[in-house]
Amino acid sequence: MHVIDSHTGGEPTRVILDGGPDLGSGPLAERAQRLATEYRDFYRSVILEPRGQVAMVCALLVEPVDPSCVTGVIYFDSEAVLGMCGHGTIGLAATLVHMGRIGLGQHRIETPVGVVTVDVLDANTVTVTNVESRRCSTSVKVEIDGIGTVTGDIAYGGNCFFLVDPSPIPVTATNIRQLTDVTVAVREALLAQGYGCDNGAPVDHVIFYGPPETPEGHSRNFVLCPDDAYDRSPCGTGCSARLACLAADGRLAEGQEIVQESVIGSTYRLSYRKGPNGGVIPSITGKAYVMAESKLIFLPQDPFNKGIVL
Ligand code: PYC
Repeated sequence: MHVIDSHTGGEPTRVILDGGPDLGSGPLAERAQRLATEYRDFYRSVILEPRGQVAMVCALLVEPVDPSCVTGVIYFDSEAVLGMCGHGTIGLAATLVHMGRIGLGQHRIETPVGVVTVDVLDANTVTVTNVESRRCSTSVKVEIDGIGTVTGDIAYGGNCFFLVDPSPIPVTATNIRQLTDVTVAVREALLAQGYGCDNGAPVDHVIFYGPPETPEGHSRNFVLCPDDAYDRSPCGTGCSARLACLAADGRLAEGQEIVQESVIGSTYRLSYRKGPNGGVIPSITGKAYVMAESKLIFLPQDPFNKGIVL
């Protein structure tokens, strides 16, 4: 299996170029569902340690249904197959540039939640225009032991997010362990009460917001992903959900640009235009760097051939 690894604002992406399972030729949402239900061992073996690493997202390249797209892609982390992935799409575009498969300019990429576009500005800088994003619920409250009431909005940005602003804990790198524990507790409380997006997807990511640490920043975020790792980047789909909430609250005008900081200080530039269905069409600009090109080997006699599963 031939893979290329990159990172976007510190968040790793592994693009799988060949050697994946045959998922058929139907709509990408159907193929993603097949990957999730029938090939869990496969996808975990590529991403879990010792072959993969914590926080990694894989991008499995598949034939697109729409021939105007340069590729189809299905993203997954070690816990879940994702609808979309913003940092992964920036990493995928930088990888396709590295391979000579695309050049500067605009390209279409098909994902399970729809077609997104990438504008390749240079070998590392990419703007992703995501699917229409929207706020689904406001001021949802959950009780968390030791913290009290946590209030947030639920919004869709290609995945389903719970966004808490302001965070009950300072959003700093020194608090990553506590932020992880509390956001996991928040997600479990939301799931126990059946909260999700209006398309039926359960909340699978939680974001806490704090003040920026740079003069150009709008806010700093901490993003919990489905595998309980935190996103090192500001999270492209999370930023899409955030833009939908800021627009709905009248806190950000169409076309106005802001800078979103991640908990480790990497940044995306964000803006939106109004969508046809009352939501927003987000633009996310970030940088990705290719780090490795490898052939993965799966020896049958290797006791951790399927990854470390605890
Ligand atoms: O950038 O959308 C994103 C993302 C989702 C999970 C990890 N990163």
